[in-house]
Formats: sequence, structure tokens, C-alpha cells
Amino acid sequence: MTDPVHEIILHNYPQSPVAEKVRVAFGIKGLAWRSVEIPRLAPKPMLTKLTGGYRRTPVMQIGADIYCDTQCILRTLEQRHPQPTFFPTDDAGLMWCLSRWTDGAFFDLAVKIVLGSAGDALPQDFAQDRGRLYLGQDWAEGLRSANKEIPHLAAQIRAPLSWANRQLGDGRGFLLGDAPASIDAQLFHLVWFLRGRWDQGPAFLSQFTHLVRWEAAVAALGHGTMTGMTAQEAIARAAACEPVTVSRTDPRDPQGLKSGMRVTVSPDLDGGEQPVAGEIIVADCDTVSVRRHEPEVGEICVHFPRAGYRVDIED
Ligand SMILES: N[C@@H](CCC(=O)N[C@@H](CS)C(=O)NCC(=O)O)C(=O)O
Repeated sequence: MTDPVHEIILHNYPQSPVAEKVRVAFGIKGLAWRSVEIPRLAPKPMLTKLTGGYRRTPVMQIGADIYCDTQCILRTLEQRHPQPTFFPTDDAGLMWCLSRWTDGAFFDLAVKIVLGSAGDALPQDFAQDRGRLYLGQDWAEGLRSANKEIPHLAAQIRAPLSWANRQLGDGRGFLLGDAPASIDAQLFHLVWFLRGRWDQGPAFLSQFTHLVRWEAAVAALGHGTMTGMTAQEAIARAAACEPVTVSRTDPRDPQGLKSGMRVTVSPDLDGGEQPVAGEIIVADCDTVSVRRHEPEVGEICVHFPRAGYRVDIED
């Protein structure tokens, strides 16, 4: 049995495609993990007690260390559980670059297709929440125009899916060869989302025969070994542990971030999200981590990727 201090806890909900990326990553590494089911809509008071305000899905917790965003989660899993690796070829750098696109432009297109094609069938509260999060202040107009533009959006997503299909055309099991890699999870979750939530998804995807075979191979990797946990138990776990992160900063940090500086961190997007406040404990190319104190829980370290997140220094 895993020592509770090292146990991986994922705060997620079953329908979340971004959480599916991490669940597949658990499958690649064959990891045991605990699942805390969180609400699909904000507010999420039990989650934000741990994160300090970050409300997106998923969030990973190990003791009193809280990892926000799948970029940060995958990096941490690779550090803590290096075998089998997420990078079975010598292309880790290139794969991280590519993942900025799967998580960025590709994800945005998939969201517009799924939300836009649902039109008036989307429950109002869900449309408002996700519209504001993904499409900005003018989200209602954004949803209307996505609804009218589905053929154009489908053409945009068809090109990269055809490239992935071609990559798999030599009969290889996974995108980089015979061994699954993080890029498989990073592409798979988008295909899973399009298949499951876009009414035209299954028909659209059927043109990519190699991709369809690959989808079955990725699904067969499974999700590792999951057991449930309540949000109360997860909070009690954080309260019983101390953060294990050791401070490190970089003399060439472009923002001059140093240990102990008070900052706020938030996604570098117009999603109307609450910034997370704390004191810098880690600031390097890949990661920004802040230490914060939460009544009832104590000291918590909250980690974010540096790429895609904005750090503001408090006066
Ligand atoms: N860049 C983030 C994106 C996370 C994201 O947008 N997740 C969606 C769920 S699929 C979300 O948070 N939706 C709103 C919510 O769950 O409250 C990551 O890689 O973790």
C-alpha cells in the first residue's frame, strides 16, 4: 500500500476531458491513485480551500502539495514515477512544445465545436460558466458565431487529425512508436471529447481509420488503479502533511522572482478566474509555486506551470 504522504489524489469529475488526459497518463504509468469527485460548476469550496482559488479541472494533490494544470501534473508524475517514461524517444523537448498546441489552439477549437454545436441545448448555467471561461467577456456572441461556423471549425480540426492519422499509418501502436507517451494522452483527450460530446463526432472521426485503431489502443491502457476518496478526507490529508517542496529560484528569472516574494498567479487568459495569492517558493522556467496558509488546513504549496500562467508581484 502507498504511504499516505505519497498517495496521488486527483480532484476531477468523470466527464472532464482534461482530467481524462491525466487518467490516461495514470494508465501509461500503471499508477494507483485516489479520486475526489468535484463539482462541474464553480463555486467549488472544498477544492479552492486547497488551491487558494484555482477552480479548473483537474488538480492533483500529494500530501500538502497541490499541482494545478495538467502540464504541471504530468511533469510531476514523470519526476516522481520515472518508469515507464512519458518520453520513450529522445524527443521530450519537442513533445513539450507540441503539447502547448494540443492544450492551446487545439483544445480551443474542440471546445468551440462542442459548445457551439450544442447551441440552445446547453443548460444556461453551464453555457454561462464555460462560455465566460473559454470565450471571454463576449462569450454569448462567441457561442452564436461558433454555432454558425461548425463546418469551418471542423475543417480546422480535420487537418491536424489527418496528420496524426498519417503518423499512425505505418501500423505503429502509439504516436511515437510501440510505447505509449504523454503525447498520446495529450492528443487522446481531445479526440475523446470530440467523440463523446459532439453529435457529429463519431461520424467525423470515422474517416481517420488509423486514429480510430489508436484510440482503442490508448483506451486499452486503462486508468491505473483508482479508489475513491471524499473531499473531507483530502483536506484532512493536506492538514496532516507538510509541503515537501524545497525552495529554488533562478538568478536569470525574467521577472526577478525570489523566494518569499508575495505574488498572485493566474491562467494567462481572459477567463474571469480568481488569482491565487502566496509567497514564492519555486520560480524557474517550468514552474511557479507559492506557499500559502489556509485556516483549518495549515501550510500548503500550490504549483503551476510557468508557461501559460501570469505571475503578478504584489506591492
Ligand atoms: N490548461 C488547463 C485546462 C484545464 C481546463 O480548462 N479544464 C476544464 C475541464 S475539462 C475546466 O476546468 N472546466 C471548468 C471546470 O471544470 O470548472 C490544464 O491543462 O489543466
